[in-house]
Amino acid sequence: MEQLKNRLLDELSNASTVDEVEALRVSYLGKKGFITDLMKNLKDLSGEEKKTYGQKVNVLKTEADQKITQRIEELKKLRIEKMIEDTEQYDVTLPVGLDQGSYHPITLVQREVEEIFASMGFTVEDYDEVVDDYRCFEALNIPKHHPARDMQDTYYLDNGQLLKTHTSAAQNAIMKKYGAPLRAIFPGRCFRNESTDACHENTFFQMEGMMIDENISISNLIYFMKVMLSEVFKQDVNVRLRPGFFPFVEPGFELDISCTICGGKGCPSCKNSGWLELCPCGMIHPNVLKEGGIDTDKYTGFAFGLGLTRLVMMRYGVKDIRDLNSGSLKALSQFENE
Ligand code: FA5
Repeated sequence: MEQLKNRLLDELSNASTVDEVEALRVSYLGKKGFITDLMKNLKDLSGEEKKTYGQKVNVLKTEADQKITQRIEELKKLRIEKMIEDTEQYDVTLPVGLDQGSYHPITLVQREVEEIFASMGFTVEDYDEVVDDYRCFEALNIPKHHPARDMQDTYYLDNGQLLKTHTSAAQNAIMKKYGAPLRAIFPGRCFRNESTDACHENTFFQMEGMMIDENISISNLIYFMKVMLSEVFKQDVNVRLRPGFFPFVEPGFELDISCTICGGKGCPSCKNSGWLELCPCGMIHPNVLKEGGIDTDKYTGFAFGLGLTRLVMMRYGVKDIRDLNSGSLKALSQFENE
């Protein structure tokens, strides 16, 4: 028994992990362990010898168990000390390095536009990126098989839902949530399965706006668009309004901005036209208002779908829209102090 005890103590001091010690527990105290095996000798002993022998084995068992537990505690403590030692290599009191992150230019412009509209009484709403066909099309007066659906190449999901192709997909839900009168903007990421070029991305941001009240007319729409653009650019920019067709507005307009990259002369960023489609808009179609639960005898409203990513291009002179999705920290870090 003495030999067995010394061997165990020896092996315990050599064990360097908790797992190794647990393995020793099994080999000494387990069902077929060395110490457990000692009990088998009892049957060969006489009455008094049996008693003394049994007591000694029990003492050995208890002692072995204590030594094993003690060694486990020791090893756990050592492990924690090692962890503390390792973490102490980092001096948390040192000033933060120069590699600080910065906001994406889209976030910067989005926040600016949000502030402009918030100051005019608009609430800022958040909306899902995955929506259903009803929200994206049907509720917007674009029934199934309507040719207007060809305007947007849609990413459909296996479950029948889709990635929203425009922020207009939130119009119905916002009308149902607030009723009239209503002033809301809702920025969001949109997805279209289209080939990309200097002014087209398959993932881009829009910011939708809606104003519904009594006596809302096109002049209200033009006023809000003018204020927004002059606040964002802090200088006069050339814009033009021309008729545009969207089934969810009547009348509908295209609001184009003179390309700030080429000064209107024509370049790849504006497809050589000198103008960039920026913010289609119009008076909300009565069918859309009705579908949103709005009383069309009392209320009218306007809506716009600002191309936020394109606005960022024009604002900062980014020649290729794809640079904004590139994830290049070098390119994006130029905007951090704006
Ligand atoms: C729409 O998405 C309408 N829902 C806008 C609208 C809202 C009209 C409310 C009337 C009332 P359109 O597909 O033209 O319309 O997109 C709106 C703007 O998003 C465009 O003028 C453009 O600035 C931007 N945009 C559209 N497609 C892309 C693209 N692939 N990459 C970058 N920007 C885009």
